[in-house]
Amino acid sequence: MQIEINAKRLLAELETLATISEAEPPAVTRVVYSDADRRARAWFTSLCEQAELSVRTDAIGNIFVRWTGSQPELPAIGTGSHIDAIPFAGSYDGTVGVLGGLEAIRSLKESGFRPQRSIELLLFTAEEPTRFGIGCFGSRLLSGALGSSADEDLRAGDGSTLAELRAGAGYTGPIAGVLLPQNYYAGFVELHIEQGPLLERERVPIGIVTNIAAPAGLRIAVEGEGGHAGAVLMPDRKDAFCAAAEIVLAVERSARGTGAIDTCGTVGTCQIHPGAVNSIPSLVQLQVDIRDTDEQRRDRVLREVKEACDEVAARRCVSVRVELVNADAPAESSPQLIDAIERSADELGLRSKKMVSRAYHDSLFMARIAPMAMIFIPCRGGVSHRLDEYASPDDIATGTRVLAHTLARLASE
Ligand code: HGY
Ligand code: MN
Ligand code: MN
Repeated sequence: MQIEINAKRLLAELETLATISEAEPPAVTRVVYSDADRRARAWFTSLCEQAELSVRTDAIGNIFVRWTGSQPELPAIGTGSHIDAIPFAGSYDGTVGVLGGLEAIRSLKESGFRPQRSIELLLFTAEEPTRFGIGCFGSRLLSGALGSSADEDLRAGDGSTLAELRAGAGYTGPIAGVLLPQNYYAGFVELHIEQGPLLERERVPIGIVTNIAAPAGLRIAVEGEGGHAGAVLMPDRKDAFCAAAEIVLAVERSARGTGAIDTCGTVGTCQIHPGAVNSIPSLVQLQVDIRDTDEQRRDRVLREVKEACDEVAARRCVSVRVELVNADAPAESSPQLIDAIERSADELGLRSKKMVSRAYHDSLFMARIAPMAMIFIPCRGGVSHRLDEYASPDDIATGTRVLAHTLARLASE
């Protein structure tokens, strides 16, 4: 059975979704619980209702779109991804997995295929860390990696809690109800752009993810003494930004220093107070992203960064507070699901490549409650989290076809 997907419909929907944003096109900004996020969710839900699929939303906004199978009592086959986007991002990160998943289900339905196991598409409420400084809070709560205390513990930059922000977006149910039972899914497969250069470079249309790297996040606050840029002489200064600059370089040095190409260290945000050109920075807040396929190596970098903070604090007579936001284990894909994806690619005559995902995804947490695997498609130059992120119509259609075949295979077992 060869499933044809309606590529024209899918690509038009990806283009429409890209316009629901708080940034000037071609950039996309769509932060969880923002107006753009809420408009995008409403639009997506209407698409699913038009496809006569049953839609439910949980207490934090995860959206479940179910195609009930002939044996609805069996654990379902899940697929899905996210539509939230970091500021000034591109149009394909996450959205290919959500709209591609919807297209795979519609195409299977339209082909006359009938699943035994229900097939369920999940729109995770937020994969990006933008709002609360931690990624994947939707799938963390679904999988139990975060508990109900997140309602008060997770705070946005303005101090708002998850409870306040989700209620403001209309999600008021008990957060405890978000946790999914074990065996809710018999398997979970996510379609996503590679966010790296390998598939394009090797001209392979399908990547099969074998494991997802282990992410960690730090918040570092450096507090010195401010003062007048002209009146406080250099020997008398406790400049928080100069101290922070040394810490930023320590992150880079430590990540490079493991000697492994899989270790990455990034300081992605830096807030300076008071932020006036003629005032010595008194407080600097950094957010640090450290990840590696090897959890021990990643933890070594975390330790080295902490040691560097302590050394800089002592030498520069500033205070440095280091808060561990998250330090997650890596995830292994299910060999059975890897095989199912590989067989789907083979039957479509497509070359595929097994590979690591250095980006994290909601699948990192879904792996805690179900067998998991991911399908990657190439993205131009490996670029992502930039407005020039791009995946070709052919690659998007190919990935969606492989997903449709894989879902059909898994839902018939
Ligand atoms: O940062 C990541 O790996 C993901 O794209 N949010
Ligand atoms: Mn992303
Ligand atoms: Mn993503």
